[in-house]
Amino acid sequence: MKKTVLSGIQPSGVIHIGNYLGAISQWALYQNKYRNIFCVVDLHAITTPQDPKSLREKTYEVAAIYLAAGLDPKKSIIFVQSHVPAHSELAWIITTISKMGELSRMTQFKDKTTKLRRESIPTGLFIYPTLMAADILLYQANLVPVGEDQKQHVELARDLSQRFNQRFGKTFIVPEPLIRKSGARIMGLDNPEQKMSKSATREMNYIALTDKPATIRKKIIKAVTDSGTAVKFDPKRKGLHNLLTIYKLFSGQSETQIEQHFRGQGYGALKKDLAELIIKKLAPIQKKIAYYMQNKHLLDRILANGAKRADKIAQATLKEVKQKLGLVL
Ligand code: ATP
Ligand code: LTN
Repeated sequence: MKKTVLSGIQPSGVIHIGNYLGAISQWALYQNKYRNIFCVVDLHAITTPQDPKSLREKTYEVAAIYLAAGLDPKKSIIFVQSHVPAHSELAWIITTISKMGELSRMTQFKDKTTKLRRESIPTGLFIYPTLMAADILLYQANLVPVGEDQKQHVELARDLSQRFNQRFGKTFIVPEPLIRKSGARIMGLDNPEQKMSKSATREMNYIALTDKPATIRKKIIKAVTDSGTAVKFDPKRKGLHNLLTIYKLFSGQSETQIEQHFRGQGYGALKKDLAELIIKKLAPIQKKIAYYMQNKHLLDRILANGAKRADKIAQATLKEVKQKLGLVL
């Protein structure tokens, strides 16, 4: 039996090159090796307020990005989370075995709620990781390819699956995070101390997958670096290191090759070349995204078919879970 890979992205904010390099671009590579399941996690997106019209549009856009980045509906099950009701059902069940303490320790929860008074913290943000655990456990996923920031959530899903298995007998596979060595944490262009984020308020933070060439050039030229000159992979020079990492991932060249290429040249040359490289690499993806967004009936068809296939697998797991819990079927 092939191992199962599962991952998802929220249809909220701006999908950026961090999401692409850290997550989506990797998924396409696994397609021949594993059983692949990729969802657009709309129920996660609504844990923060969303405008209904843009939520609908973004849901299509994320699906279009999956396809444009090389996910093939013949090799991967691609669907929208809310189309498979078992996600909500299992999420509730998993919530009942989770604890306030472990959910309070999630760094994403802490980051997203530091500015809020306790009384006004949305409950959905708090139990967000139990829904994510349900996504993973429903399909008996072995591997969960994500960026570094999601590692803690996958580890919680591991704990919850083991807890359920201990109480009710072996039911779930215990999943593992799959995190690439380089590129799992692309940093913000305006602040290399923090990760590039789709909920960033400043546009200068990210390069969106749909950014136009002129915008890409402007953002890269303005990216924050130090006052040094030599182009070298040095993790201490965070801004430069981030630009070089992006260059490395898009070009496929080794660190030595890149350092040799820019020997005797300064940051300006790197920024100029990097902008052109990103523009070149994103162009075919952007063309496909635009095509699918203009042909939403194609997306509807692919997503409906994906949901049907996902639902079958999910229902089998949910049935077993309900039996083990003692729910009358
Ligand atoms: P937010 O910043 O609002 O939390 P996000 O940018 O993390 O959102 P998600 O939908 O939460 O976006 O993440 C989608 C996938 O992209 C996840 O696997 C996540 O780990 C990965 N990812 C997100 N940001 C980065 C980044 N800066 N570098 C590498 N991978 C990333
Ligand atoms: N929380 C994830 C998105 C997500 C996910 C998943 C990732 C929801 N369900 C299941 C992997 C597996 C994030 O990137 N913010």
